[in-house]
Amino acid sequence: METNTEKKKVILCAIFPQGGEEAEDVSLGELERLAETAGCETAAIVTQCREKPDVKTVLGSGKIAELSDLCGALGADLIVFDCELSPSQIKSIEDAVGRDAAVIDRSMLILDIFAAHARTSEGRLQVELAQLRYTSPRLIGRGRELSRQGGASSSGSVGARGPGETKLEIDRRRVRERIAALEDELEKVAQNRLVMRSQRDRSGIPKVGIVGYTNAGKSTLLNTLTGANILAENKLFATLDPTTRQFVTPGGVKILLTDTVGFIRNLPHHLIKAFKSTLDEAVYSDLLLIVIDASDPEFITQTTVTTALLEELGAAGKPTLYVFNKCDAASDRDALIHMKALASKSGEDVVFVSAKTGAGCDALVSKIEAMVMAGKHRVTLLIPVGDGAITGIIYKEGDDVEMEYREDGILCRCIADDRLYAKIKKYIIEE
Ligand SMILES: Nc1nc2c(ncn2[C@@H]2O[C@H](COP(=O)(O)OP(=O)(O)OP(=O)(O)O)[C@@H](O)[C@H]2O)c(=O)[nH]1
Ligand SMILES: [Mg+2]
Repeated sequence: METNTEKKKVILCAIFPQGGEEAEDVSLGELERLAETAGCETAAIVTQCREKPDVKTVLGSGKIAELSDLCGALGADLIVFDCELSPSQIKSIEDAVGRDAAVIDRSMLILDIFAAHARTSEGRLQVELAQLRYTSPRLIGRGRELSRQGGASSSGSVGARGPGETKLEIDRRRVRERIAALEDELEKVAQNRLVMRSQRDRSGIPKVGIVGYTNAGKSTLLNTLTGANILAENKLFATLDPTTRQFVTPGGVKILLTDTVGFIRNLPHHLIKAFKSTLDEAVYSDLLLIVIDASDPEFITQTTVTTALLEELGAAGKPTLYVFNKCDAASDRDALIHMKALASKSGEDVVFVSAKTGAGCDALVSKIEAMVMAGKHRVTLLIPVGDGAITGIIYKEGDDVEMEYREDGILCRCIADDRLYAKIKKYIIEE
């Protein structure tokens, strides 16, 4: 999409209930950023205050006529609705507008962005599955649109792209078959991930998952901490595929840090399901870093969305550290001070950083270290030769175990939890 020389012109549409203007403004602002990320330029915004969407066309007939005129006058290529559209609504709106502009909804736009940003084969499979489940039913049977579909990885443009060119003439049965095949393939990938994860579990190195709203600065944080060279961009959903990097703290504690796909409000459910194994990479960790863009006026809502999604993914109740990022750019100092006060009152673990300048990152690392080492002891032991049997227990229960066989006994370094600690206490020479 980024390669398109000419940006697509898009008209954004939304309805909002009486008194809901402010929330709608925020939501439309986000939709505009999504459109921009997808390589489009917002030419106009059409909104209507109404309690319920029109069953057929969401907007009332007068507004639809206005939309049609605007579409003609501006030469718009695409119309994006903020709310979810049913297949028949899409058709009715296209018919009513009567222009050669594609009609899609926010979820389809997000799926288009995901399709363009997926780099690994797993990512592509996940996006294709989500598109088949969500987009296909909305396009199938509509000859005009189907003939416009390109392939997910082509440089085809937003709204004109379905799940892939092999699906141009497919009927529902073939879609079902493809979905089943994709599910099978993804199941295998998920199994693979499980194996890899259990290997990492056995390594005993604490795992820290970086999660948060899209564009909060998760990848930048991983880059700053570990020198990883991950793409960090001022775009929504720059990251789709998880990246794990090992990191050694100044205190010598090894940590595995994983950066993953970001969250957004009303994330299409099919997408969450399709990306479950990717999300699990970060969620199945010993500690979660919830990265928050403190410079975004919407950071409180964004945090609520993030925590709700984490709960849905089964990560509620995990040790969590809230990382307020972009403090260098946070203009709303009052809100930040307020958050700091709230945090210290509630006893939540909170740090304030700038991943960009590195400010606060040392404190963040110390905090991570303290949290992953809570209840654990890094010890050095000298085990007399005659007591060699204890090494079996240490290998089994300890983490990050190193043994050195010397004349005076076995010198062992390891991380022990309270249980193991009690068993090996008498051999400790350094702690
Ligand atoms: N001013 C400022 N900008 C930052 C900071 N951290 C990240 N950014 C910028 O925020 C944008 C998004 O950063 P990313 O690291 O890509 O964010 P992300 O959370 O990985 O985003 P997705 O992968 O899209 O979900 C980039 O333009 C970064 O340069 C910071 O501490 N201060
Ligand atoms: Mg990222």
